[in-house]
Amino acid sequence: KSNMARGNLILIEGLDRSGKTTQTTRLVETLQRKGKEVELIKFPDRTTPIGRLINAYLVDKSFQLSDQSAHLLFSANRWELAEQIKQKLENGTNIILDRYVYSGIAYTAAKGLDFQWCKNCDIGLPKPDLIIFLNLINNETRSGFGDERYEIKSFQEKVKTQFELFFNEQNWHTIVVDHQTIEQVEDKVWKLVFPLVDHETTTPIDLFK
Ligand code: NYM
Repeated sequence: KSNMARGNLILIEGLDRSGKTTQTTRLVETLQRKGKEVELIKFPDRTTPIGRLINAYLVDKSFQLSDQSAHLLFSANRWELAEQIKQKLENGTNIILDRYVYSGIAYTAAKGLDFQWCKNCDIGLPKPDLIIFLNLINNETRSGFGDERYEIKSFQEKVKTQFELFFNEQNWHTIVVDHQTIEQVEDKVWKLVFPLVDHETTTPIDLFK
């Protein structure tokens, strides 16, 4: 079974309102059109019991939670789905992730918590075969900005600084999305995804370290 083809784990990361949801949705549609097995998983997954707590924390700025507790909830939300993700990959399904461990680390480290502490609880989660970071140089002008906790320009700048610490990470690719159409970004995403899904992936699923 170990040398059977498995699905690819593909992550799209980025700051708030950078177009992740649009791009992950389009990527899933493209892969389906090509006849590939594919599923979209968005983090936080707000539908689980832990996810509902996270949602309350994000939409209600008076919801009290220590930064450490909030961080651990986001990580627990990923661990809730880890086994299911592995199983699906092994069964040949490609999984597209909308945010993952890098968001977890960047948002909490931006609050001033220790970077390594932020990483620790995610160690051992399945590691993406491809990470695409949608970089936004100017994020306050995008529509919808400002509704939820964290959607403040000064904080987003700090988050970006933390994300930049991953720019040399293996499998990491950055796409600058400012002044680009959805189609132009979609095309760049596809150029990164295509080589991966075009051949059979037989290497074991890597783990986040
Ligand atoms: N977020 C997301 C975190 O702070 N930690 C995490 O681990 C994850 C996955 O949740 N502002 C933050 C980033 C976003 C917010 O995400 C909600 P989205 O993609 O806007 O639903």
